[in-house]
Amino acid sequence: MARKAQSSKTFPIYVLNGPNLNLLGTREPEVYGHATLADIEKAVKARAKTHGLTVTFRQSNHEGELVDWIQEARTTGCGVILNAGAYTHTSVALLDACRAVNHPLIEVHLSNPYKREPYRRRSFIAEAADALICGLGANGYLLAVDALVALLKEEKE
Ligand code: CA2
Repeated sequence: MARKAQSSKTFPIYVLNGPNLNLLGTREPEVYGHATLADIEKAVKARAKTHGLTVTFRQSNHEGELVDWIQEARTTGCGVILNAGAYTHTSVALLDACRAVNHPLIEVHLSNPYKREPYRRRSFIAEAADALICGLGANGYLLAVDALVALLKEEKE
């Protein structure tokens, strides 16, 4: 699908987080690190600000709500950073929503699902994503902001 460049100075980056990511920092730090989702939100907003960008940062445990937000990002955002949590491995609905996004979309995971259980090795989101960053903990979100900025610049050229 042809991309429609949407001004990143006017439209925010959508950073969307799926089920159970609200629990970050409370359990399994050996897998997901010690940062809470609020810590990640703060760091992502600060990184985006260095690029002159704003961020809409959200989390939901509900698949349909995530679909709604991905659709919202089509019209109201300049790009999407998505950690769909466990829905990554199950959701055709999220894949279809992502396919309809005509802005850069980067899939992020804190852990590296490819060295975990076999059922985490399939990503529906990857089929619609421009890039995938995983296994770098919270820093992966910041790298995703930088990468999204690079993709937005490429679109303008
Ligand atoms: O590594 C990631 O970012 C994941 O998207 C995290 C998901 C997991 O299902 C994916 O395979 C990989 C799970 C998020 C759950 O996070 C928790 C954090 C603390 C305590 C319990 C769950």
